[in-house]
Amino acid sequence: MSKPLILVLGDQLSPSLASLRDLPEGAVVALCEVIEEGRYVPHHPQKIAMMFAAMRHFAAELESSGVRVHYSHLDDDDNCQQLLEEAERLARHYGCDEIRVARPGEWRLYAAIQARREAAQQAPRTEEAQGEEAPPGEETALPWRLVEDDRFFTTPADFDAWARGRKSFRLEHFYRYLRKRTGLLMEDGQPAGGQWNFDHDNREPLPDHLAFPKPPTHEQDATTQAVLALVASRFGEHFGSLEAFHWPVTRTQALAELTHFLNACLPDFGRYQDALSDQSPFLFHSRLSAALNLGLLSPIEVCEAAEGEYQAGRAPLNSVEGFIRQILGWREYVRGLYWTRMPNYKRGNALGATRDLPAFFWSADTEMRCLKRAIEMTRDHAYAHHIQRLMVTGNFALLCGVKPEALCDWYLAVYADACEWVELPNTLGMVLHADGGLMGSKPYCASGKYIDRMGDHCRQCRYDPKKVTGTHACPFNSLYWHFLEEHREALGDNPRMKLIYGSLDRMKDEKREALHQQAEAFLARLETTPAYGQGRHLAGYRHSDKGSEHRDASDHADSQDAY
Ligand code: FAD
Ligand code: DLZ
Ligand code: SF4
Repeated sequence: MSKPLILVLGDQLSPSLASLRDLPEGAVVALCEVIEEGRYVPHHPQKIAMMFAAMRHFAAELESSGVRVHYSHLDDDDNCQQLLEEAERLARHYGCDEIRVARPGEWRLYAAIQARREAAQQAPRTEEAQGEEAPPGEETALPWRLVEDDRFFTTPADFDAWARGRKSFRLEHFYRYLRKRTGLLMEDGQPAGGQWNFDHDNREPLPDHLAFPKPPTHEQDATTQAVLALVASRFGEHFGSLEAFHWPVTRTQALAELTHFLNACLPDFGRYQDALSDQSPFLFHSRLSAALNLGLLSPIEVCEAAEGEYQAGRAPLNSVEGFIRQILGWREYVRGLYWTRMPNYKRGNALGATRDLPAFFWSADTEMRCLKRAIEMTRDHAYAHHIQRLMVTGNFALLCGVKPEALCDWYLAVYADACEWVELPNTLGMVLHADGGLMGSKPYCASGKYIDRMGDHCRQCRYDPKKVTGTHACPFNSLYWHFLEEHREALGDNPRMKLIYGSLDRMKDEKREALHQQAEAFLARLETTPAYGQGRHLAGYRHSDKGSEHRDASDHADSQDAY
């Protein structure tokens, strides 16, 4: 009879987890806080605190249901501070004969586990060796067993089967396939409301004086308070503040967030899904991604709850369909892409981007108001909504040619919901078009006109979204045309970009040259930051000269052209 050690990772906090099913007598469940996981990118302190607090609460719940649990605290003297090594140490300590783990959320860990499995297969443990204590450094390899994580609508094998033989893997096709397979928002085999997609109803800009729902707060018990103090002392130098910590760290708290979303946000979720607000970080968004990714909520229960609101007449179809598409569609789709394309996916850089990360991504020290607010909200809440990630920080990085590894590390570090299986395809594929168009048929590039239309940042900005050259011109405008010029070879023949390249071609030479000069001058002044590990990601880092990105802006005459 085997005696396994079950390693439960920080984002596997679901009692129904495949590796926790049918536990044999004597099995030990281990959860391990380790420095290595907290530092491989400089995670936002709120993200680390949320994970540790949720892990501690989950371990206590397992224990109270009779499971034998070992919890490695970060400050335990014997904690070896590396996840897989710590699991092996514990397995030896408890005399376990194998380590079981559900598929992790990052290729890095998956590959390390596979390497250990292979090592164990090459050096099988004999009956005698299992009983003896080997001298330190000479232990025989312990067998690792990986089980599929089935807390999703699909497995990577399902995605692979769907994708096989297809020329393109667009989200819309996968989403429709999953709608049919699950029956979500289906009526007599047809999509509810006669349409698969209500996107055109979901692009309303922000009206003036709109009131936003106030998010729930959660009691911070002694466990959570201890974690907040620990994280402040051990990771306090990372970018991000702990002050406004509000994340749910138990299933009960996560369910309270879900109820709040269904009652107060879902009815307006659809129409303001793409809106930008200078004041509100959350608008009508659910803020459920972190709880979903930790495993406190399941995607199925969340989608069914939203569908129930439509069926009960409490939420309109455009909102409910828009919300379900994000979870049933995008979330599953990016996960399938990730697991079926890695590790090569991460090497993609189809547009040949080479720039380091702009320094103000770590300081919010910029006069570009939309970027400043997105980064400030990120710092204060470990959160920014999708349009801020895609069309503000992401769009800026795309237009400036920031290299994928620099941008991916930033997104992986700064958001409470960040895990590579979901972060990487969104950053590398959706934002940077670095996968050569596998995920999106065209890049999501936009000028200041888009940001102006969708919200109220521009009214509070020193730049003017209607100007394209001159000291007051919104930098997004010249960068946009510069980007199109730079990538004509890769994008010029794209049918979805024909119209915009037509406008570029019709532009007078002097104007094109003025735009080019404006963008080049901006890029020459843009301060960047070295890769993580060289210290400049730390809170309090400020680049040398506030507002320097416009310091010697060209004095071309302002143009009133808007794009
Ligand atoms: P809502 O707007 O309320 O949406 C509902 C749910 O749909 C989310 O909770 C999330 O689970 C899911 N969802 C929405 N959009 C996406 C998407 N594009 N891909 C996958 N799931 C989606 N999401 C993460 O969970 N982790 C990440 O690390 C992450 N990194 C991102 C990086 C970039 C550059 C971009 C553009 C997007 C990223 N996203 C990521 C997707 C999305 O921005 C977040 O899921 C969303 O903003 C979370 O806020 P919310 O829960 O209020 O979402
Ligand atoms: C993100 C994170 C952090 C900060 N710390 C831990 C930890 O101490 N222990 C742990 O099990 N997981 C942690 N994680 C999450 C992992 O880095 C990793 O992203 C997931 O476990 C992949 O499924
Ligand atoms: Fe952003 Fe340009 Fe608007 Fe300023 S003017 S908020 S930089 S889009």
